[in-house]
Amino acid sequence: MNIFEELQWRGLIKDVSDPSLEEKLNKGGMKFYIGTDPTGDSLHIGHFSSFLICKRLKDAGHYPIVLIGGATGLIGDPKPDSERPMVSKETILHNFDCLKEQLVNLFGCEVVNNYDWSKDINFIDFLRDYGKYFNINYMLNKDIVARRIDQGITYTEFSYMIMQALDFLWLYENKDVTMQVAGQDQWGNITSGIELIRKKLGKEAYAFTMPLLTKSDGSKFGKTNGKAIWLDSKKTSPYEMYQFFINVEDAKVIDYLKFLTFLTKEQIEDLEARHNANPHLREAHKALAKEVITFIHGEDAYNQAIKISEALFSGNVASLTSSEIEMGFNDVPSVNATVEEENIVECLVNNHFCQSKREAREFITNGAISINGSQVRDLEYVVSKNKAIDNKFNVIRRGKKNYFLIRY
Ligand code: 629
Repeated sequence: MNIFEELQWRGLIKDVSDPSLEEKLNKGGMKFYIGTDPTGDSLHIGHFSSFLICKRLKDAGHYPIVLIGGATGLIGDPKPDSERPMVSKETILHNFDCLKEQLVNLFGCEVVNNYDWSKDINFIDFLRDYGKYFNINYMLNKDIVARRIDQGITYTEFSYMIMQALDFLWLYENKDVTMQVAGQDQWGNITSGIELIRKKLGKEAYAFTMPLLTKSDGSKFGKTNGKAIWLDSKKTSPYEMYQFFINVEDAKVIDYLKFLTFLTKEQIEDLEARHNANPHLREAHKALAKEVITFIHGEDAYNQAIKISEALFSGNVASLTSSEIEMGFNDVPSVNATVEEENIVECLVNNHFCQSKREAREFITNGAISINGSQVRDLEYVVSKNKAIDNKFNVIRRGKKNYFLIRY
C-alpha cells in the first residue's frame, strides 16, 4: 500500500482539498503543519490521535511542523455551542511550554508559535492586509460560525479563522509549507487559509482532515466517566491509561488499533481474527494498550501498568511499591490512619469498611478479608503501620473486588 491507501485503510482520511493531493502524498517531500492551541497544560488522547499523523507522514518522506497557537490561544477557536472564557496571557505561556515539551518528546519535530509573527501585526494592517480578503458571507457560512449566530459569537472568536488563515499564509511564504492537516472540525479554518493563499499569492495550498475518533454511540473518544485521558502522567497515570484502553468497547478496538498504532495491516488483521475467535482473551485490547502506552510513556511504564493490574486482579499487592499502590489504588476508598495500630475488627468498623462488629467478625472468620495480599482469619489481628507496605499503606481486600486503603 502507498501512504494514501494506508491512510484510507486506517480510516484517517475525511476531507481532501484537491484530488491531486493523493499523488503528492504518495510522492513525499511536502512540508506540512498541524496546529494546536495551548488551552490546557497537557495534550489528551484525542490530540494524540491527530498528531500521530506527524510520524505517519514523516515516515512517508514528508516534513512535519507542529504549530502551538500562542496567539490564537489568546483568541479562542469558536466552539459550536458556546463562547470560550478568556484565558490569561500567563496561562497561555505556561501551557505553551508544557505542550511544546510533550510534542517534542513525542514527535521530535520542529515547533513554531504563531505569536512570533502575529504579535507584530497592528490592527489597521490586519484589517487591510488580511481582513480585506474575507467576505462576511463566506465567514458566516462556516459551519461552526453558522451554528453560533443565533446564540451569539463575539467579534474576537469570529476573527479566529482569519488568524488561522494568516498562519497558513505565513508558513507558506516563510517555511515552504504547502499543506495543513487536522481533525475534521478544522475544515473551515483550513479552507480559509487555502483561499487566502490563492487570493493573495495566486498559489495552490493543500489540506486533508481526519475523522475525530468516536465511540460506537458517536460520543467523543478519550473520556472515561467524564475524565479525559491526559498524556501527562501526573494527570493520568500509565496505569489509568492502561485500564482505559483495556476496557474500550469490543466494537471499536480494531478501529482504534488502525488509528492509534503503527501495527501493520497484517498484524491488525491477525489481532482481529484472534479477537473474534477469543474475545475474552482481549488480545487486541492488550496490543492496543501496549502500543499506545509504550509510545507515550515508554516500555517501563507499560510494564509497571501491567504489574499493578495483575496485582490488583490476583490480590498479591505485597509485590507493589508504595508509588505503584498510589497509582493503582487512586480511585479506591482510602483513609489517613488516625492510630498506628488497632485491632482488625475495630479497624474495619471505625473506617466504615464494615457496617458492624458482627459483620466484620463474620467476614474475617469466613476468610473474606486479606491484608496486603495475605488472608487474615484471626479476630485478634492488629492492623499496624509497621506491617504496612513501605510503612505507608495497609491494603485491605474484601472478597475479589472490594479494596480499601489505610494510608500512614
Ligand atoms: C492555529 C491554531 C493554526 C492551526 C491550528 C490551530 C489550532 C486549531 C485547534 N485545534 C484543536 C486544539 O487546539 O483548535 N484551531 O485542540 C485540535 N488540534 C488537533 C486536531 C483536532 C483539533 O489540536 O486538529 O481536530 C482534534 O484534536 O480540534 O494555524
